[in-house]
Amino acid sequence: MNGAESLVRTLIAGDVTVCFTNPGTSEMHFVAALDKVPGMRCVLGLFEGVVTGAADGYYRMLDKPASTLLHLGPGLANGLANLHNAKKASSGIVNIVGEHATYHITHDAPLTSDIEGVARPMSHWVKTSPNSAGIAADGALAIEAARQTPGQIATLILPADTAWGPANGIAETAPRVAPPKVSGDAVKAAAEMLRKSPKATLLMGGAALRARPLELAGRIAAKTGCGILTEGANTRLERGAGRVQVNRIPYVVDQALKVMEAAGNLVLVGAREPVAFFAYPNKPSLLMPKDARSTKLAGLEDDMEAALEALAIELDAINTPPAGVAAPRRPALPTGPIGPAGIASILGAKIPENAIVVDESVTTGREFFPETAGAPPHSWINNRGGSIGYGLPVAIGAAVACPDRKVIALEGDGSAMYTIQSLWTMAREGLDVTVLVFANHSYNILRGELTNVGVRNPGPRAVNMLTIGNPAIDWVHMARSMGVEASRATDCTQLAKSLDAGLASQGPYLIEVAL
Ligand SMILES: Cc1ncc(C[n+]2csc(CCOP(=O)(O)OP(=O)(O)O)c2C)c(N)n1
Repeated sequence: MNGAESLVRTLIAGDVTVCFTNPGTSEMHFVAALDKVPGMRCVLGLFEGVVTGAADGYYRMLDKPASTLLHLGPGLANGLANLHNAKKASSGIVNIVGEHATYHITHDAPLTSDIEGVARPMSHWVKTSPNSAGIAADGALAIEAARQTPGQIATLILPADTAWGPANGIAETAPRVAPPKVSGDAVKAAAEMLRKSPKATLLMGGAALRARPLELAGRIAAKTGCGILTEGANTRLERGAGRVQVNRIPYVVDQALKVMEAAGNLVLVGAREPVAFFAYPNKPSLLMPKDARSTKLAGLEDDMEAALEALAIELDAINTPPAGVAAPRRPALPTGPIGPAGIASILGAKIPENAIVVDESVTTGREFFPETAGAPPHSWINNRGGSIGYGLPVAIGAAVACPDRKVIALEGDGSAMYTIQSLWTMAREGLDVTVLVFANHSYNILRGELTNVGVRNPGPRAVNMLTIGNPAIDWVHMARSMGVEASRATDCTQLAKSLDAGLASQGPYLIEVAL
């Protein structure tokens, strides 16, 4: 057995059974080993941002890491933006990055670079494995690092001679450690804040947004009258009819300040005191009112469900029927021209039970929540890191993780262009993803941001930098060129029909939503 094979076998033994790849020469032994060893699903992405984003989506759905295979420093660098997003989403990923043979590095060949230096800012754990006898053990360490609570980015650098040299066999990965329970003091402090504050809110994030913790929050809200909020962007929110409904803190600072004013004191459960996405002249960075306080019940590293259960018991709320449960509601189908409100109603009318919605709709989707709240239970995923181009790759990972669930990707046209190669992987793998591209031909959000930062009357050059309609992108042909069936919707009736077609098909389908 060579080093590469010992690594692949170690990954599978450690329950890392999917590898999103974009390999090169230095990874050829790893690629060859994939054929020798059964049990690893390999998914090729045609750009590394697709690969790393897919691993993010996979973790978000299954709470377990996938691996990636990337080609030296430049391959890793191409994948960094979506590793950044994955890191902010606390997704565990095992990156395997090829490197020149150890003795070749000194010659400064074209692809030589400081891979550890490239990896470090977007990784929690980085190691170059110096020899083939040790690579299996290092692989096990990488898996252990990735599946911490919360998940971590582990980057294992694999020199070619480490891959092709002789190995000793498989290394065992230590079992996952259960997250700790929070202290009684944290529970008491949270209970006291909820009892004594004139206004208080549970601000929830991470795995606290699963159905059961949300139900506990609903019981606490019913008992104490507190509110429930989430951060603006969530890793995975379980929502829909029968689940406790929560709102997100808005992106726009003035709106967010109003929401936080009404929220009062905060009990933090897997969330931080809220911070504005950007600084703007004469606007605060911190969104909490000056006189509001916060107390941390539980962090992402804790058993948040147990913490909420302890809090519900402390408040004698454990049997109180939860407040804010969403009633089933399918909005009436609108007709006429397409706009954000009509899209929201159509989504609310059509989201299938157990769907996974990956939301990169940017400005078009700001009002999607109220109209979709009563759709059958589904998961809603946001971009935690703000680096656009996350949505299509994350949809790939979610579809690979959950082949029995419908995935709906909501994409701004600007965002979709960053990682559009994703469509090819969706077609090749036959993934059940329906993509809606909101073709407004602009970086619409940035037009608003020009005003927000204080630019009055922007000139044609500035506006031109935010306009992407010339030439117009033909999304239907783009999709078909990569093997994805597609249609264009120019009014609400067509959009509803196209969405039916997309959801009825078992493979990928793209709808150009002409705005
Ligand atoms: C990697 C990266 N580059 C640039 C940006 C800046 N940016 C934020 S939103 C945006 C445009 C989004 O356009 P689109 O997806 O079409 O949505 P719209 O604003 O039109 O609703 C850009 C370029 C970013 N967030 N991330």
